[in-house]
Amino acid sequence: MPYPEGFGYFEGYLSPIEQAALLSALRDVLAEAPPFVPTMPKTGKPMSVVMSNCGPLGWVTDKERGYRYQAAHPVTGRPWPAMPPALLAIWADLAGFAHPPEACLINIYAGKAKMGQHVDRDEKDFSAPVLSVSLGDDAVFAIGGTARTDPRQRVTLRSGDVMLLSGKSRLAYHGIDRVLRGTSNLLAEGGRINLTLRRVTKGG
Ligand code: MD3
Ligand code: FE
Repeated sequence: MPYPEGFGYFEGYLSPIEQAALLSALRDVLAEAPPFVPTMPKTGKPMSVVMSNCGPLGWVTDKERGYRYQAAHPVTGRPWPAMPPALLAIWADLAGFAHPPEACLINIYAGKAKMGQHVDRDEKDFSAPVLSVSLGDDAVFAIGGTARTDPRQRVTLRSGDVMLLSGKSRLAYHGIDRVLRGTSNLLAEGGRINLTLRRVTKGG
């Protein structure tokens, strides 16, 4: 089965040294903007990943106000830290979009954390691509089509892999079925970190 239209996969894009440098910049980001537990709209059920963000806007969710982007950390109330230059450089190299990303969501997968199938549709402009960077343990990523019942294909995402989702893929159902523990030694604590760079507002 071919990948969906608009799906770009850059296997091993970051060298081990580049991964370590990016991780070190992320440690500073997470010290300023500590991971929070996202909860589902209405039910308040916690997701299994913990999250943080960097860049002008961050994606957050809670029981009362649901999915949204905002400029402040939901717990500390402080602005999100700047995106590390290394991340902006990946966007500039691969995104093919004239404007820089506005949000970088940091998903942290420990233990049995996973992410159910969903579509990213909280942004106001779907013409911009989404770019994802994987660090740490391997993850089984599944991507289907724009209908929930469309057939899915699975890709094992490894540390240093980058994905670009544009066109039809931008609105495709996708998720992380599971993380394969102990497959990378990048993170001393084990597990996986995924970074998702996005445009949020319309236009440039
Ligand atoms: C396909 N994150 O944060 S990254 C998410 O590994 C999310 O943490 C997963 O899905 C993770 O929303 C997958 C790859 C990804 C990101 C955005 C997409 C795939 C996508 C948007 C549209 C289609
Ligand atoms: Fe997503």
